[in-house]
Amino acid sequence: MSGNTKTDDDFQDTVEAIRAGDRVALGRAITLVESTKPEDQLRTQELLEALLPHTGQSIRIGISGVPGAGKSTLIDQLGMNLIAEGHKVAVLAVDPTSSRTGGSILGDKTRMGRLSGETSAFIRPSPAGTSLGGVTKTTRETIALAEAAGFDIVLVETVGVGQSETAVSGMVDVFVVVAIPGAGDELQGIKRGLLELADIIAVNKADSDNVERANRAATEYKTALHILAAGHPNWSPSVLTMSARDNLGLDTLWEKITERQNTLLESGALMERRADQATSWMREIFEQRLLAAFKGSRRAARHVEALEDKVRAGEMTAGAAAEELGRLVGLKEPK
Ligand SMILES: Nc1nc2c(ncn2[C@@H]2O[C@H](COP(=O)(O)OP(=O)(O)O)[C@@H](O)[C@H]2O)c(=O)[nH]1
Ligand SMILES: [Mg+2]
Repeated sequence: MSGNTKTDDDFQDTVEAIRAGDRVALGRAITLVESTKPEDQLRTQELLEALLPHTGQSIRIGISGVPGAGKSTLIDQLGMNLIAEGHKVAVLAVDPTSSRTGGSILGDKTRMGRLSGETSAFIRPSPAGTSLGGVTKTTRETIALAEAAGFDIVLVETVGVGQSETAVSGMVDVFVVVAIPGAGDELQGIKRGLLELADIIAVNKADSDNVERANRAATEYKTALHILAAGHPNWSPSVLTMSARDNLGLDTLWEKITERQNTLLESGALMERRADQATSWMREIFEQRLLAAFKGSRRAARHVEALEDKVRAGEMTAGAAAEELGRLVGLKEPK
């Protein structure tokens, strides 16, 4: 078109390159999404809006578990299996510990060594040094970008030790917890909170002389889940054993994943779940904006200080001071 400026053309080129599955363009777009510069954020929103009609076509799978459980090994092997069937696989790693250790991103790259060399795969570690909120914000948008680029399977690896798994379970369709057989108390190391998020528990490292213990662990997980699931009519997670290293049981895992996705799809629950996820995400962004605007306001800061002094001195209760602050910055009385 003739009236277009250079920037418009660039923008259109970017959109088309991503749509065509260009991995360099995809990588650049993700870098843009991860940028905290206001002008980049504006561009990010434009880009996401342009790509929105082309998102949503993937199976979104969360993979969680304690460090060393074998998540990366699983993703590498499962990814290779799926690529062999003609799928395109995107892997996003949300590892809140990676910014501290620094080396673990490199470790993951080598652990997913085969997959990272495949043109049908795209592996993106979470940006180092960002807060949990930051990581999950960009992860959600990165999922959308990967879908627009034609990846029909999105795997999100997250370490099951903090809050990141809750955030990740809020952006995927199916949540898999990778467990390992332990000595004695099998459930040790996996928090109840993590179990409650699980659609599938995959007991890994069921190989060599570990098979017995893996089976025992699976039985214990089944028992624990049976108790946990009582009173949750729509939640019946499955438990299986596998060996990511030896590629054993991964076909069953994939079956369970697609089964779960199909059940959700057919009942209409998938669209509802995604719609809920999108709207709560909107609220979250808005709350962040609101908070940022509030924190950036000098007027508010003065009020906060003055009221804090009163609370500290025991002249005002915390509740009354918070109410007062709300009034001072122009919030309406709660009804
Ligand atoms: N025996 C055995 N070892 C495994 C298996 N899967 C992973 N491992 C090993 O467990 C260690 C941690 O694996 P990794 O994939 O990095 O775990 P992550 O921290 O959960 O991503 C590595 O030394 C792997 O080689 C498995 O199925 N069987
Ligand atoms: Mg890993």
